[in-house]
Amino acid sequence: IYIKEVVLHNIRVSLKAPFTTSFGTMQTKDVCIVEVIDESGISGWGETVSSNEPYYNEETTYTAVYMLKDFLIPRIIQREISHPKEIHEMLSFVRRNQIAKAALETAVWDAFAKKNEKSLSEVLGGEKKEIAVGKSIGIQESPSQLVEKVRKYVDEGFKKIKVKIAPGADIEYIDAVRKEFSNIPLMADANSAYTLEHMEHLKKLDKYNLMMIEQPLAYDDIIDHAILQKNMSTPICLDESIHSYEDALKAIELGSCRIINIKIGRVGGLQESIRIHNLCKEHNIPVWCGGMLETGIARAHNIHMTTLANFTLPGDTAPSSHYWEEDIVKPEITMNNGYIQVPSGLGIGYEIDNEKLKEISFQTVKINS
Ligand code: OSB
Ligand code: MG
Repeated sequence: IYIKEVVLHNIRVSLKAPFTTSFGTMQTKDVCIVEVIDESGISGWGETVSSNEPYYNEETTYTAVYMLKDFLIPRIIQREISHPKEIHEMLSFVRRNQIAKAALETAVWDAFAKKNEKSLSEVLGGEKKEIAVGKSIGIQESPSQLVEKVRKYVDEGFKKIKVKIAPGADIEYIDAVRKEFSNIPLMADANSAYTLEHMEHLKKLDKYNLMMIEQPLAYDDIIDHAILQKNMSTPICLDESIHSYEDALKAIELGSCRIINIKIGRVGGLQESIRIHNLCKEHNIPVWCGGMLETGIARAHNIHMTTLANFTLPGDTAPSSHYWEEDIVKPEITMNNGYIQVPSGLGIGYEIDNEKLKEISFQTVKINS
């Protein structure tokens, strides 16, 4: 594939409702939609899954835009690329900045699939025709409010419920949900809110039969997580700590986790995601696809990636209506009884609403050299 031009569409989007985690509350975010155009005029789409603040990891939408413009796009434009799996290596001269890299790499995968008249899932080697979906619920004002939210989502058919926790909003909240729903697949995500000093406190979660606890300790740690995992029966799942195949390998060898959440943005693209997926499969570590409150473009990438065989646990891939009044993809992403049907059309399989994109773009930048 030969990329002739890249267009950066900078948009601002507002979630239907604020989303609170241990590191803050999100409501509005700027997203850079990356459109790559090949020599035959085929467009492929990606997006920066960051937010405006560097609280989840060190990147923001604008650090990503800067990396894309000054370093990443110039490296891949106006040259023949035989396969999108090469791009991760081509961009490795820039350290980290995975979200920026992934926005560009995923767009090329989409264009490549379209050029070869295949769906993205087919090109990735995925097998599933539908994927199971879970719901991630932000921190609520009270345990009883959380229970009502959980009830709503269980009734809608979600296959997994994830509850955000933080010190002061943890045991009581999980206890209230478990009392009401003794059998649902339930997990907690701490987004690095604890340290090993909380070990005895965290061990209280062991009696709630949680599927896992996600990233309880520091965002860059795999040592303390290994100590915690030895002392806890609940499986630990790593999110923030895993940026690469090498990180995953080290975490598995240390026993820092029994499950890994793969986010395409966090690991720098689909190729690195596939490598981590395959590594985890060899080590009997189940994986699932996390979410970053994305628009339909990155959520479509998530759906296609989840068709790979070792994505055995439901991901945080809720339908469009859970995030946006109106998504930028057509048709919007919908769920039926807890499953999303994988689109069989070319590439990501959803059309971009170009009218809407134009309407909400506050800056459009064309790069062709
Ligand atoms: O830790 O998985 C996380 C959202 C933003 C940043 C980090 C996380 C999340 C979510 C929401 O849990 C997942 C989603 O519904 O997209
Ligand atoms: Mg997480």
